[in-house]
Amino acid sequence: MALKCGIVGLPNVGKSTLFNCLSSAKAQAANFPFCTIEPNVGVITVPDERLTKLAELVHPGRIVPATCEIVDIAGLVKGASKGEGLGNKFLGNIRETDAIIHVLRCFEDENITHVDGTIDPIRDKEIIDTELQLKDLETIESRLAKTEKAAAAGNKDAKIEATVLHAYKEVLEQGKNARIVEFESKDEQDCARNLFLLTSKPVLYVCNVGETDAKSGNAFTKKVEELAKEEGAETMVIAAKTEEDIAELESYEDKQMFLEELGLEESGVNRLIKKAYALLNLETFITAGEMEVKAWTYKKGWKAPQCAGVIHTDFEKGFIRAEVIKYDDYIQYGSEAAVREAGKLAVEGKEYVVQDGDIMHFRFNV
Ligand SMILES: Nc1nc2c(ncn2[C@@H]2O[C@H](COP(=O)(O)OP(=O)(O)OP(=O)(O)O)[C@@H](O)[C@H]2O)c(=O)[nH]1
Ligand SMILES: [Mg+2]
Repeated sequence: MALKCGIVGLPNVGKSTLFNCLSSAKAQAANFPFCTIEPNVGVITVPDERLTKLAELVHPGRIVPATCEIVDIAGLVKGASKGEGLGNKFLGNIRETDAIIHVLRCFEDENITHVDGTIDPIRDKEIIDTELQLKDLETIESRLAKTEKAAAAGNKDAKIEATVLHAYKEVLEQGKNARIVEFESKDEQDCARNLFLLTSKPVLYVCNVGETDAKSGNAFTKKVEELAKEEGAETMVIAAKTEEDIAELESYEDKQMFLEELGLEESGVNRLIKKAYALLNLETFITAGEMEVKAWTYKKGWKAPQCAGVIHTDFEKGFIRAEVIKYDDYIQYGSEAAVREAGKLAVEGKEYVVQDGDIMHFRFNV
């Protein structure tokens, strides 16, 4: 279950620049609105130093980090949902992502055109929100007539869908995002998820700042943070242009040095991935063998059999038990055998709730 994120924002705010500092795929980033025409799709490997540390002990054939797919689309403008600009055509490309990364321009630079003339991330956010909401309303309207007809004819699923559609419609018509609606029954929740509404996805606001504000942000980012707080959404500050330059550097040491000069401990990609995982309640368990040391992504709260199913459905179906080593124990004792000897290898059953960083070995029977 690779995580998939879509980047949205006005034209020329730094979406492709962010994309470039995150992924190894290169998108054209330049100082003109609508620079991006075709969507860029990139894969980020999720940085996790635990894998490297384990590999030093296990000497596996390879290290396989978790991955995250990111989609960079054309800038959206007022009227995008009605076909203005280019963005509308590409909203479909982010429909099936798990989360939205909303880039807000919080840097001042007279040389970089802003489509609305001034720097105002709050206004910009509202423009984008409105366009996404209108697009969602369009999705809802186009289903509603048919669904209501089926519901009236007694179809049970259609009745559930009609309830969900109406709940969303009401909120969207008030200029609010679909994500504020909470459904109680599981049927409704499933139905809601299958609508793939843009504004029902979790959102991370990324404040793009200039180099000098990389560490502490600025007056614009403070405003965004306040607003996001009201919404219960997450924000982060990143100097995308600067981090793009850092990403170009060859050696890890050079990168770290550059980051430290900016007062940062971690690169933007690390911080963003951590935020995205937290936003989606995702965690990582690890398998460590001679062939590979590998990270697997699962939802917080999942039990051992469900996590086994991430590797293979047979592992879940034939689940017998799981042998679990805590990451710190593995590092301390240095090998699986030593951990076992020290009595630190736990044998867990079906009810075990997997914890982030657990090194898992599943026993199964098919
Ligand atoms: N000064 C400054 N310039 C930046 C920053 N971030 C991006 N830029 C510049 O702004 C311009 C637009 O950046 P892009 O990443 O192409 O913007 P975009 O949002 O992808 O734009 P569209 O594809 O047109 O929607 C480029 O010239 C970038 O170099 C920043 O933090 N500071
Ligand atoms: Mg672009």
